[in-house]
Amino acid sequence: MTTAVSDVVPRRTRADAQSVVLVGFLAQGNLGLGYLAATLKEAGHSVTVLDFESAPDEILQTIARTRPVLVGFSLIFQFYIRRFGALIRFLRENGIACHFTMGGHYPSLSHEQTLATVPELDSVVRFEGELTLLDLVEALGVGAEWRQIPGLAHTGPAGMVSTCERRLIDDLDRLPYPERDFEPEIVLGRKAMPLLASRGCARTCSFCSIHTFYRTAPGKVVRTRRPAEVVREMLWLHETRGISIFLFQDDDFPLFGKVWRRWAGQFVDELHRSGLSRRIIWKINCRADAVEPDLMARMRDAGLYIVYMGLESGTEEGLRVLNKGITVEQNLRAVRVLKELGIMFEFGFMLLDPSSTFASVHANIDFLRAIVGDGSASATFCRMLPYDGTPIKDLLAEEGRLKGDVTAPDYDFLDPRLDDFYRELAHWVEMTGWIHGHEALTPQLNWAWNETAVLARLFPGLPDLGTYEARLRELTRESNELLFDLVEGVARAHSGGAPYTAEPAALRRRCGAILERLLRERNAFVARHQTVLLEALKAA
Ligand code: B12
Ligand code: SF4
Repeated sequence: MTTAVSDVVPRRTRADAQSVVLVGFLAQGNLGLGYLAATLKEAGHSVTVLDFESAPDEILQTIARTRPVLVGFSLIFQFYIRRFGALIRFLRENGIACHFTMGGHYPSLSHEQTLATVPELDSVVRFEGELTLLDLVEALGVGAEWRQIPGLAHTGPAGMVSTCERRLIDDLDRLPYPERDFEPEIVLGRKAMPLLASRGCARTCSFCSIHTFYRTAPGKVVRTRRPAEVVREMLWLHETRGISIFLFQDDDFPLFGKVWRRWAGQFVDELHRSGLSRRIIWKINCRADAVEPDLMARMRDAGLYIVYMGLESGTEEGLRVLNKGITVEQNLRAVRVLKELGIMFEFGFMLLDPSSTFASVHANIDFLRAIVGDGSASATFCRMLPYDGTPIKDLLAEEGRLKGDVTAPDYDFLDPRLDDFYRELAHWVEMTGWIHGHEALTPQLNWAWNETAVLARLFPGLPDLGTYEARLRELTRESNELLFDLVEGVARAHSGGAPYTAEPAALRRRCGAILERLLRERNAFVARHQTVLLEALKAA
């Protein structure tokens, strides 16, 4: 393990070691809290990480028992702020008097609103929190003055105070590995864990708070770790926790331009050198314009199995308004390249954005048909939401189109009929169980596709995998086509065409039937190969 903070901060003796509680959304593993906990622990403090979704009483009991000097709340989804506020009030009402702080994108970028919405907070930690939190805990532990610590906001007698901003961490490899005190997600017995190779993003998409988060704080916006250090962490996770599926959560995996392409090449070389490339698979998030065939082929041969891209729009105007700095053709090309290389892909897509018209909705469906009409991945979409700290939110406010609030940010479309269209569409999609929730058809199809990648790479040689994949492709194609028909039908009806006459029960039945066939095919495949699967797992 790398040592970092210990270079700067001496290890505590038992006498000055502090107890700290961190509360956050833990589903699928929270790396932010993991880094904070590891940093505090490395400096000798004891840390308890609690799931925000636990019963408030349980959280209260743990805090009362561990008597922390500070409770830190991690707000990574801004629409949870009132729920966090309710928990915090509950804790105060039940006698918890220690320092309460909060961190994450929204509190960092909208610290005044955060302190106003949750006045029970003593402070907000802005931007990357590791060193600020450590300073805060140590100051509180000895009863020292904490209000001038860089990277904080708090409410003083004369109003809100924001101390000088803390620099982003220059060398990410000086941080300890994040604490991962949670059970890994398991796919066919293979364990998955999130990790980071870099922080920050050099782009400036108008709907995204990531670049404003990393640009508002001083320091280098994008920091990459050393390839050898990333591989060392992977090897350590593989050997100590049996992890063989690695999910990179980087905002934009380093691939774009000469320097990062070299970085990715070195990373691939390190994976081969470590012997990991044959034993693991990994997933990245990147932009479509970074999908370059030669590099992707090398990455595939080192275990890359799936690429998530924020494609976001199938129209030039949509891409312009979202400031993607990408063309529709670049999006299409990226998908083509990945298909040719046999690398699976998933994507983010905004069917509606502030520039939308009914024509753009139809063009977006044409685009989705072009990329996944063949069933190569399941279709998904959402509507762009104007999060705090994003340029598009400011623009919509200037134009007088911004609506809603922090928990439900919203805007007026240029064509008001689109509001009704989206409301009805969301209702149909929700009702038929397509996109939202773990049991919905799209996530189930995605899960099945993920399983096939695990089967292909980590259980090589299963004889009829190709046939199973062909069935899966057919089911995905059917589901996608049904969804496209629905969107087009509802759009036509709302733009003055023929009414949409599909029967809810009939559509639900068709969705249900696809899901049922999917489960039948999948379970039959696994049952046919259970001996091989179990043997492979025993040998792993
Ligand atoms: C992984 C991830 C997820 C995981 C969550 C896993 C988890 N338990 O953490 C999953 C897949 C579940 C997920 C889902 C969603 N996500 Co998401 N997700 C991310 C992602 C890509 C990475 C988070 C991460 O690990 N970052 C790395 C760590 C090191 O950074 P960090 O979390 O920012 O933490 C640092 C600081 O913020 C600070 N800090 C954070 N908390 C605290 C607390 C304290 C006390 C202190 C002192 C400091 C501090 O210090 C940390 C260390 O430096 C982020 C993008 C991003 N870059 O953050 C989006 C992001 C958080 N997701 C987002 C969204 C919108 C969603 C979804 C709504 C997407 C969707 N349409 O379904 C859902 C919501 C799920 C829900 N429950 O409602 C948005 C949130 C926007 C907003 N302003 O609210 C983000 C910012 C992406 C974006 N481009 O807009 N997501
Ligand atoms: S959407 Fe992705 S590429 Fe665009 S600024 Fe955000 S992280 Fe970067």
